[in-house]
Amino acid sequence: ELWSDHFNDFICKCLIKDFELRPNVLDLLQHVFIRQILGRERILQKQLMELIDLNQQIGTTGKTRHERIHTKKGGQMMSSSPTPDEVEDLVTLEVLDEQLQRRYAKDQIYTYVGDILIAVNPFHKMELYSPQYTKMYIGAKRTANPPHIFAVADIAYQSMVSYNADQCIVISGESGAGKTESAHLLVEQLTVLGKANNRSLQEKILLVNNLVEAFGNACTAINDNSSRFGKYLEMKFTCGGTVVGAQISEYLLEKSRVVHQATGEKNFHIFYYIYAGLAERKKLAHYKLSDSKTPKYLFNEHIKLGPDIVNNTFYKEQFDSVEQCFKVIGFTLEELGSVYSTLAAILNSGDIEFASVASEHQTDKSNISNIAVLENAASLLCIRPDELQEALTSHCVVARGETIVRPNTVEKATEVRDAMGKALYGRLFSWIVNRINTLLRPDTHLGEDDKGLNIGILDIFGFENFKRNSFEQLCINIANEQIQFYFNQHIFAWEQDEYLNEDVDARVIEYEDNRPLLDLFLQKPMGMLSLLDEESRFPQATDQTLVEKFEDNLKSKNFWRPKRVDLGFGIHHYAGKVIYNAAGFLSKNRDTLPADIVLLLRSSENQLIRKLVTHPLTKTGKHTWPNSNSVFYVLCVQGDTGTGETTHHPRESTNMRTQTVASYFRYSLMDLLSKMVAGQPHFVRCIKPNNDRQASKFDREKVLVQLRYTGVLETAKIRRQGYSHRILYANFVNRYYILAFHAHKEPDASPETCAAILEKTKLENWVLGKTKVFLKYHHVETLNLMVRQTIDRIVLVQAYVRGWLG
Ligand code: AOV
Ligand code: MG
Repeated sequence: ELWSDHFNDFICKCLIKDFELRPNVLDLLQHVFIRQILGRERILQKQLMELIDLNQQIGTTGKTRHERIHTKKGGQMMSSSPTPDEVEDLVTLEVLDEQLQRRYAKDQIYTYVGDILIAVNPFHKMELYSPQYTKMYIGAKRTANPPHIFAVADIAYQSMVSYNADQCIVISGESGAGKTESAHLLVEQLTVLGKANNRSLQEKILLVNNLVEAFGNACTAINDNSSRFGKYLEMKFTCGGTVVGAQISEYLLEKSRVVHQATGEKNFHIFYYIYAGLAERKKLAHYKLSDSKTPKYLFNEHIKLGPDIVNNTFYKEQFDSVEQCFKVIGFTLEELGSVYSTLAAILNSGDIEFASVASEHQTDKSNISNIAVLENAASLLCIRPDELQEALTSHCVVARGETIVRPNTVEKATEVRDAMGKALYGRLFSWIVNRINTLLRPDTHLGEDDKGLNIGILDIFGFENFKRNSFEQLCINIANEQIQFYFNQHIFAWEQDEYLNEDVDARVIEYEDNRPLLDLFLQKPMGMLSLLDEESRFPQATDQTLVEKFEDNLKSKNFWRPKRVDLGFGIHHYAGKVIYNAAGFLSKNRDTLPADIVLLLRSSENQLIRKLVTHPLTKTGKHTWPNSNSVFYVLCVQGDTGTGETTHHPRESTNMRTQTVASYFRYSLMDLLSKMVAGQPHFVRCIKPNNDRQASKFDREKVLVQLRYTGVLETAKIRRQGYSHRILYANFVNRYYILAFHAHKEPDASPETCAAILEKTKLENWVLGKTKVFLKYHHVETLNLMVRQTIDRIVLVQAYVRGWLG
């Protein structure tokens, strides 16, 4: 805790109040603390005398950017000071895209719009993340350095420590815009800021992303490393700011990819890694795989990568690195073996083939045509092959109290086989995430009364619009719609409400409200997801009757039926128009795993397999919902955290088959938002400069569209004209009185005191409301910096007076 600001504050208070400190603490101060301050402020000892008069201590001595350029050595960016036509904070500009383009051409991919970071994907490796940069962005004034993702990490971290409040970093942008890369960089910087005193913990946290992304990312038509799940990574800290653990929540993995990939796309990365990796180690046979015959689930005829997989050195290296991740994080060798067996079992089961058997009475029976493959799958799953065969080719129905066995058609048997593969993979993924959470749980590192703090980083799948869009795209795009709504609420709605409540005069900023779209999807009982659930309950329903139902019930200008596309329907999302194809919607939503398969897998001799089908995998902790019936977006509007009703995780229900994907999805969104609203948000907006993934290509039209639909243009306006920070008088005085009053006596929390402080600091354009101080986005940073400098100087003076500085 020695280096944290918390400690810093504590010591300062002691010194100010002239407390008696024990000799060992004094010793510590002399040797470490004072030197730290001297290092930070670079104040020479002989200059100390000038500081003795406390009255002279207020005012900025923070070095300007240009001074830094002269005093620091090395680093390419420091040599270029901004020319007048180059602006790092675009808040004052009307035309943003031109400026972004100019900066992009110079590889300046980061730009601020007020307190929001815009990150334009460079599509090539940048020399921006070396330890030198890491250092440069720790505790620095924002304007002292060029815009950077590390600065966002720093602001979140400093806010967490100084306000003792949870933070949340929301990264958004369309598919391939750079969200996942940004999330990695944030975690890296935060582990440095959190000074994990335990190096192995730091290492573990850094590996978490790599591990879950090997299982949850895949190559799509848009992005070679596309996230196929939503990820909310919470880094846990002590109140003093030391990192002590991490927890991940995963949302809506696109399981269908396991059994089918669209043209030009691939399965989840891990399958290729393990296949090539096991081949390299001559272990394919052990896992019942063969290098001469690529498993069907991996073989997408549109990408001719069949035999190339086993020879792919990249995949082999990745396999080694994933295995390393598992080990470092703390998985046992036995667990690893089970993970590999499960993956191999999925690949094997994908190769099970069925043939139709004609008999006298029934023509629709199916049989397994390659029994050896079935036996392989069964042996990897540690179940009996004859039972697997039965579960695949027949099903039980209960009629009039009697259980009757009915044969499955080839089509039905194939469906069951795929359902098993998808379920196993989805549950394996959740199990891995859960296991990571157990291994990185911070409880053991936190003291008794230290509840700890956290910074959440949200990295979901970005908005998608493919040639053919299915149920998965619909869910992904609804999630993005919800995140956009949250952004709007934060940036526009809540802020403008406060102006009204506090009688503050500010111009109203118009923005594109996507609430009607959320209504279209999430409303009960007439929203799209509710209609889908209702239709999924009718056994006779078809995808055709589903679209008709949509057409009859959804009255919105954002929904339409295009002509000449049978199962098609169109949605005008905040980010653009998308045509969906409803083929397969019902079965994807039902997502049934036959009870026969569940029961069979529960009999497995393999502990992991049994676990996957027995226990509820996702967190069983209780959640506090504001109101059980309301959809969360309504709660967002009200902005409160509720009445305290508790709900159990819906997956806990014993009847696994009644839970539809749509209702689970709705639950997930609520869960995610409830986590997010608990923290103070910071926004990173990733922008994709072109559709060809090319470096140095800036498609201005494409960028402009993104700036428009994400509301960045309006954000600039509201940051220019509005007051993004509103602080209660009492909190303001408590935090900043030291800038204008004697340190040992806190003045009254009156508007007059606030005004006196603000006048003393010479800040401009602040306003006093009825109960709060209204500040511009850049004021708070300046104030915080002034406080820190003042405290540092008081400490120095005290130290000097006591003769500690020799
Ligand atoms: P995404 O997360 O926003 O898409 P990624 O973070 O995966 O996008 O970025 C896509 C690709 O862009 C990466 O694989 C890199 O090649 C490149 N890239 C992004 N950011 C940087 C950077 N800062 N420096 C260098 N290259 C970068 V999706 O997950 O598809 O929505 O579902
Ligand atoms: Mg991603």
